[in-house]
Amino acid sequence: MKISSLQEQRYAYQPKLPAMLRGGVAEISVKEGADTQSVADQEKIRALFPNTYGKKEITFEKGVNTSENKKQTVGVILSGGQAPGGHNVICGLYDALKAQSADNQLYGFKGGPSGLIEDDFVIFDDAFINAYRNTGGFDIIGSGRTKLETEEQFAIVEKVCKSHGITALVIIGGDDSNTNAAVLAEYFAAKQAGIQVIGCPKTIDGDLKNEDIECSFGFDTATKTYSEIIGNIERDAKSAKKYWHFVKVMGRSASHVALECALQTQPNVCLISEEVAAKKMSLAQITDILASSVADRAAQGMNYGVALIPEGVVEFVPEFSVLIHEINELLAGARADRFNALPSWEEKYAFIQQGLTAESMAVFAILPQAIQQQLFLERDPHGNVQVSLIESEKLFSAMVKENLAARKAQGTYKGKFSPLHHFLGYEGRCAFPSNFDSDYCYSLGYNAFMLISYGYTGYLSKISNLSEPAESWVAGGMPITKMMNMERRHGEDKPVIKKALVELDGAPFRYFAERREEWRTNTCYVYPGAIQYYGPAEVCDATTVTLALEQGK
Ligand code: FBP
Repeated sequence: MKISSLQEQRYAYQPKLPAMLRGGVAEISVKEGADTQSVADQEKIRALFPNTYGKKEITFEKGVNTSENKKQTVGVILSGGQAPGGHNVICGLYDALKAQSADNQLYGFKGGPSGLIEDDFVIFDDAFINAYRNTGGFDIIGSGRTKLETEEQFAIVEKVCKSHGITALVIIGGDDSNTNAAVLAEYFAAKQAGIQVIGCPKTIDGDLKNEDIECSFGFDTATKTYSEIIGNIERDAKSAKKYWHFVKVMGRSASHVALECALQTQPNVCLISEEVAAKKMSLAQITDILASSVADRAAQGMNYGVALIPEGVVEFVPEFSVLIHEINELLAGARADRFNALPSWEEKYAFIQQGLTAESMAVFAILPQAIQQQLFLERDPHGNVQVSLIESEKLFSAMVKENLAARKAQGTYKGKFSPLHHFLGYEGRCAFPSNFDSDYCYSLGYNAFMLISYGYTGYLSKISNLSEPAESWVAGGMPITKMMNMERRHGEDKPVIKKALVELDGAPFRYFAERREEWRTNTCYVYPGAIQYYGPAEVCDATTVTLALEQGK
């Protein structure tokens, strides 16, 4: 018996390109727009990027291809966390490159930026590429978090590229990787090294977006995957009527993922880190919001509910970040060894009590013991607390439990509270890309090659008008320097791509804020179900609610 799997079916899926990229590379012409300038700190950024600053925005059109017809040898890397669609960026790049000439070559450097330094690569051919079309994951060449940022590294990259005759690099990454891509492009341009650099916007977190980049790839599939699971949990909660589910969702600092999942599933509560920061909310205030939802629903006989917690929320609680800062100081250098040598938790607790300010100790004291201990166990290689590893879903449910016990004692709450905990993160990062991400990523890769063949460097591959059908998408490129401003990083002023957090005056948050009271007290769950790959376009090709609201749909 022959088993026909979705994986096999997806190999054969032909991603949709924007209309202007559809006629084959020979029929793609370029239109240059206006000169650009950075979003802020123009003089400083111009001074740091004298060779790549201020270049023109560009758009592709149907027309005669006037690019130089030379052999192209291109290298590509995947950088940072996985995001659905990465394979298709490489497939699109490969197909465009081979469509121009069968002699062109694509090198894939393995394991992320370190592959470029270590000269660890594969040369793609049809058989290799075909096994990865429209699939999730980054396993085609692997990824990594090594940063390419020093002149020594750049010199090695130049040597490696020249040894293979590589004249262009495509860096598929988030805001940091694309910032570094811009610095690398400037380095090559200053040295007239003859190597172009093009970036592609990746991250499930959705925080690489601005007036040019409408969304990063992977956000669509990851949020659909999480929303399917959240919808299933909601249906279970509503069926069993006995559990409160605390669901933490990935997304690093920004709450775009949590907000999109809330827009798709209408849970009872969704915290938004950016709002927590803007309102300077304390842990006790957040706990009170959650506990009030539990109590209000219990008063209507509903001892169940679903609360979404964005991964980075505790970082945004002002008192909590002060506490983290003090803990980092407390355990700096040799003091960590003294602390670790203490035999019991009681002795460690006394050490902590002596070292923290009274304010931070008060915050520390209200945390459940498991979280207190986690703060001292999970340290990064520099000895800092890893905030992303804090199980905030358990932290809040434990604090809600205490809050409800106090309400019970006062006679204001009579319900039952049985919490369950979930963390949705890695299960969404390598899902089969949705049709949107398959199409978007393939287009980004195809378009990256067009930017290369027309000789651009220091550009981000740009596909826009994304809430319309793919045919109406617009392909082009934007200088990365246009997206930059100066920020203080590790005690130095650095040029960086501005990270996008949830805007509290933006349409997606406003839509949520107007409805959340109803979602909190009533049960308005929506069950999105699994991503659909085949069927009507309005079901299979639609992208996120966030993008639709941002684009006034
Ligand atoms: P990128 O910013 O590199 O795309 O990674 C996103 C992310 O998935 C975050 O949501 C998460 O906090 C982090 O990576 C987890 O990192 P790691 O893969 O190293 O565990």
